[in-house]
Amino acid sequence: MVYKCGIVGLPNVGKSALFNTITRLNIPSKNFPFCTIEPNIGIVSVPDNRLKKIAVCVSTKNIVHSCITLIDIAGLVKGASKGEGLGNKFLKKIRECNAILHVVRCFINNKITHVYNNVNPLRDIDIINTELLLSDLDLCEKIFKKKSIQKNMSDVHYSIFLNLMKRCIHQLQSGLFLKDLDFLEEELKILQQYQFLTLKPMIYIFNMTKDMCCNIDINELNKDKNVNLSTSIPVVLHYKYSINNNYVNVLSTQKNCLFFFDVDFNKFIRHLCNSLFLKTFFTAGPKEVKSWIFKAEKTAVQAAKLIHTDFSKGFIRAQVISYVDFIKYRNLIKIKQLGKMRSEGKQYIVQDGDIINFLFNI
Ligand SMILES: Nc1nc2c(ncn2[C@@H]2O[C@H](COP(=O)(O)OP(=O)(O)O)[C@@H](O)[C@H]2O)c(=O)[nH]1
Ligand SMILES: [Mg+2]
Repeated sequence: MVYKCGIVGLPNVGKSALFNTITRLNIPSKNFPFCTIEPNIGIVSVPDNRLKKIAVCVSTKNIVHSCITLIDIAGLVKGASKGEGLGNKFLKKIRECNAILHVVRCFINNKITHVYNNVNPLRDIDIINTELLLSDLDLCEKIFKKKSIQKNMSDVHYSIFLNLMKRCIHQLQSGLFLKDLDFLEEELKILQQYQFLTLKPMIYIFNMTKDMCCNIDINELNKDKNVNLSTSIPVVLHYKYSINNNYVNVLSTQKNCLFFFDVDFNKFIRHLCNSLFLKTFFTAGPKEVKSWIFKAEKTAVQAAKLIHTDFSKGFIRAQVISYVDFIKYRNLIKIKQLGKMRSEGKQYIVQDGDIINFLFNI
């Protein structure tokens, strides 16, 4: 399963420009509100300096990076959740993603049309988030209706299910994202079937330029309960400008806020993965060294499934060496002698940097 990030935002905010810069593909990025009709899909490899070092230890030249998929859809406008501007079609694509990159226009350029005539990041964020929220509300209400008709009093899950939907509906009606509710594990399992947009991690990308860039009132932005600035990325796409400017500086004072002095997209992808709490494990042998990104808190058997679905069925155990030990001792025999290779079962929680050999029978 490849990790997918969907890019959302109003038209003409720089979504396709971001997509192009990251994927180095050259899809049309034009001053035209619905330039992107069919989604553009690009695959980018996730850089990881550790791969090279592991490759040296196992004497292979074959290095395979894990990838993330980026999906660039057309701009959303007010009413998208009700189908405006083909909104439903675009939102469906985003539902299939694991995370959302929300591009916000901060650059001012009168030649580039803004669908609402002027650049106003706070308003724009709210428009997009409202559409995501309304689309989830619509979905919740449909699920609730459908389930209440199938009423079956003996079903214990029935009341859990309906109560859960009621809570979700209430949250969304209050204008708040689902990810800010606390859910029990069994509730999360139910919700995960439905691909709710506001349950997905969202990263804001502020598209800035040096000379004409609007100010963002951070205090106002912080008041928006659906905005989490700690995982935001101010980024300058038109890098011919230097970005030593106040607005970026204001944003960069936010805790953990990522800040790019130059647009190094390897760095961008790494930061993106960190912001999404993605971790990496490795498989290594004389044939190849490969990195695998995964969402934190995966068990060994779930991690095995990333490599091949069959691996999870015939899972016996995982032989695990930490990256630090691997690089320190370099030699498999020595690592084994020193007891640095652990034998872990299905429920082992995979750690970032683990080098894993899965043992299985199919
Ligand atoms: N001046 C300026 N123009 C930009 C910037 N980012 C994108 N553009 C331009 O704005 C137009 C729309 O960009 P595009 O990426 O197609 O927007 P999308 O509709 O969100 O995909 C294009 O002509 C881009 O070259 C920026 O940071 N500064
Ligand atoms: Mg576009």
